[in-house]
Amino acid sequence: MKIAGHPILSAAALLLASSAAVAAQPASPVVENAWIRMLPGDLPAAGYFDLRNRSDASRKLVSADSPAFMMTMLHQSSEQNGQSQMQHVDDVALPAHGVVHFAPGSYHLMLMQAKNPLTVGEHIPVSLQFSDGSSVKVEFVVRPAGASGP
Ligand SMILES: [Cu+2]
Repeated sequence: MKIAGHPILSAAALLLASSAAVAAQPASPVVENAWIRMLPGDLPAAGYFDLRNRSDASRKLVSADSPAFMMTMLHQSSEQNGQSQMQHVDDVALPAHGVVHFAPGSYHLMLMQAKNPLTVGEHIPVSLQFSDGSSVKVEFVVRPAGASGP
């Protein structure tokens, strides 16, 4: 009896194999409290959120992009000699079961050259890419310049 060649049995075996593969993949990072601070004129907007890793595997956020902006960069603000400044970072480490806060004065997405003027309350799609090749799509809500949270 040739079980291996049986079309139904092989299909079932394939199905089992693929569902096992899905279950073995670590859960995707979760994004919470995603918002964009809109600034006047042509100034870039900043994207803030909490990034939660529910898995046993550490990851890195390596890039982000949004169809609403020409360019999106990972930035980190810091204080140097009482002056606030920011710099581009290549990636942001996300420890296993850790949370990283993208917040004013710290990490943020720098959203440059909006393709259309932003409106307060509008939702902007952003995709976050991770070091394992996975990505997460998130809707950011637009808030005015004076806002301190979503
Ligand atoms: Cu910045």
